[in-house]
Amino acid sequence: MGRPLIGITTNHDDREKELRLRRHYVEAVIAAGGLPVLLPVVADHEIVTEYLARIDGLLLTGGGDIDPLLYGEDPLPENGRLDPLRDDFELGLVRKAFERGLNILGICKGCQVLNLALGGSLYQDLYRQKAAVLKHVQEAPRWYPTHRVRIKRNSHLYRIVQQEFIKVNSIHHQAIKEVSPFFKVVAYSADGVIEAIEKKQGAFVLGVQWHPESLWKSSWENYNIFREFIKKCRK
Ligand SMILES: [Mn+2]
Repeated sequence: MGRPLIGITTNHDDREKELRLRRHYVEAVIAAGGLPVLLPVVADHEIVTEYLARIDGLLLTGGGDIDPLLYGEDPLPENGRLDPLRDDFELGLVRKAFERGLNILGICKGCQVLNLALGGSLYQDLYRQKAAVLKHVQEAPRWYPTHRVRIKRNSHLYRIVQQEFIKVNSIHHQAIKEVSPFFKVVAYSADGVIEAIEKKQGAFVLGVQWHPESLWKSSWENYNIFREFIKKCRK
């Protein structure tokens, strides 16, 4: 049987009219047995539907901030660069993928998009809005894990990584605030920040706040996240 086709979302620079993606995502999908295809940010929702009919799994990648008006808040000064086209594309993509029962892995912003698309909300800025938070915007290389997360035992993620604590990299100033009713929290950092969510029932839908695509070469736990995702997409 051939490799499952994995649609990977792309970054979009509206000023330069450019689509971009860090190569790590593509390399991780190939190493785990998938066939990557990049999904360009497009305004046409029918294109979204056609992509979903063809791919076997969806990988939501990292990026900038999401427009807080989409969860009913005006922007705080710390809110970063927005990309309205990408927000619209990805929220539509996730809602349709959910309806189709597609397997999804959401990374960093992708984890937040999963939560927001299905009724959750976000912290616009952890440092302003949540007391006594750890350093979540690390000043170490991306391949180097800087904080720990605690994983709940009764979860897919625990079965994947097979331990209660793992070390992760951290490159986010936003995080999930209220969790979507379709998801449960499966990992926290020591300050109580939500670091992973998964769908309560049905398809494999996992969101992680860290960047396993930059850790998989040196950490079998993070490699296993991709392996398990691709395995589920094969069925
Ligand atoms: Mn973190």
